Amino acid sequence: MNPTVNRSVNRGRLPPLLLCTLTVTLSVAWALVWAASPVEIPRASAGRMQQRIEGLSEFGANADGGVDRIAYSDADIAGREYVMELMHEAGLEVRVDAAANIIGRRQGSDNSLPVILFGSHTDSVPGGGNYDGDVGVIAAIEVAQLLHDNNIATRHPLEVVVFTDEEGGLTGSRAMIGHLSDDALGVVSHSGLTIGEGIEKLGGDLGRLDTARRDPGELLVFIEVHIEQGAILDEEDTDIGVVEGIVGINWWDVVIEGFANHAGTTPMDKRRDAMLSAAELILAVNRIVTSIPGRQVGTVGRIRAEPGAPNVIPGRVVMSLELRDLESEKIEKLFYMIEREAQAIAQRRNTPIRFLPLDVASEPAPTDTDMRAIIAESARELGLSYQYMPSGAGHDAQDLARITKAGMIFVPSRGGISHSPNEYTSPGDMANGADVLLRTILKIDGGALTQNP
Ligand code: HGY
Ligand code: MN
Ligand code: MN
Repeated sequence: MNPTVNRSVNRGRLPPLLLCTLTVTLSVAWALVWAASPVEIPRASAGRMQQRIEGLSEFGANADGGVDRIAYSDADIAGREYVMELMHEAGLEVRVDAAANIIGRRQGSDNSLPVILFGSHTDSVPGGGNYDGDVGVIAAIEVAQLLHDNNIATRHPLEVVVFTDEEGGLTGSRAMIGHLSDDALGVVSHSGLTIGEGIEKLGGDLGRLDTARRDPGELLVFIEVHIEQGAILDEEDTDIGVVEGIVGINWWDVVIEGFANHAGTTPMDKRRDAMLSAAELILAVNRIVTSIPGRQVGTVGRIRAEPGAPNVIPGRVVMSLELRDLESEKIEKLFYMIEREAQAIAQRRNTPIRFLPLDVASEPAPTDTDMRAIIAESARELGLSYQYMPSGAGHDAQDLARITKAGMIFVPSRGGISHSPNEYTSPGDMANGADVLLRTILKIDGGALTQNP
């Protein structure tokens, strides 16, 4: 069945009573017929979305064609301002919450009903691309724009959200679910500022952080459109991914203590070289993570040797460790194996090794089964192919899944490339994501969830 929406009716004041009864009757009858007459759901504009993606890509643009729009940087602030302008254009009432999340609200016809929340993020990793997070934000604004331009009312209030510092540990969504700890606020972000300093720089307010928290009863659902960041949809020529679950992610700083000494005069057998231990440990991480079956992944993505000179034996190395899987137990098991191997390396090379967990971990989360079915149905109605799939990337949706029904809509990433300037998603695919999002929202607004208020 082709889904339809009812037009909102902006009934003017009733004509003065003095007007003849016939006129009144005819007016009311016409209004009722118009209100009930189904109209086609409008379609996203691929051209407008592409233009807006390009507009956003100017903030933090780097020489490789991607962006360095890391959270809390000046480029991040400029990108957020651009997005707030787009939200205004789409008729949204814009505010920034105490965690610096940007929220654009559209009132419903019954504002006592819980909010339908949707959106993503605009911060990037260092050396990032133009689509990760951005597509979800532009798609969410596109939906608001379509509703605005076509004068379509929803029963539930709608809120478009741009989360703060997604790439540094789902910061804004953690605040929204009340899990942004003091420890997390002290973690140094990609920008060099602590997360707490960064939030204040963006206009948040640490003193009122608890006001950013949403009660489960306030929200009906959270929905996020995102690029897949893997190659499955692209390789299998599928339009839409219906996300079933999102991986958990844990980060550690690994500190390896050696002894800094003269690289020319210290014989090879008299060294405590922290870098050598790091090299062994990096190889061990890869070996251990691949030693058991499954889709788990482990990465050492950052390393710093101190004092950091060609002619000094490294006295200290600080490197990162990241582990991901759909099951927390698997992550724990891998970490235990890595830690045991690290202690063996530490002993052999006389270089103590410590693992310092960073308070930016995110829990694995399944998406809501109702939401999956509604997203799939929306794709079907649009004639789009779709498949169910897990997400190997982290998303704010996994935080929101802890307090509300969460769903995710993936669109293809060319070649599966992401966290790179070579990220690419076509305008048509972005519009497909927005179209599925709009239908999903309207179905939910119309009562498609089981136990829908
Ligand atoms: O790192 C991630 O998985 C995500 O892109 N933040
Ligand atoms: Mn990312
Ligand atoms: Mn992302």
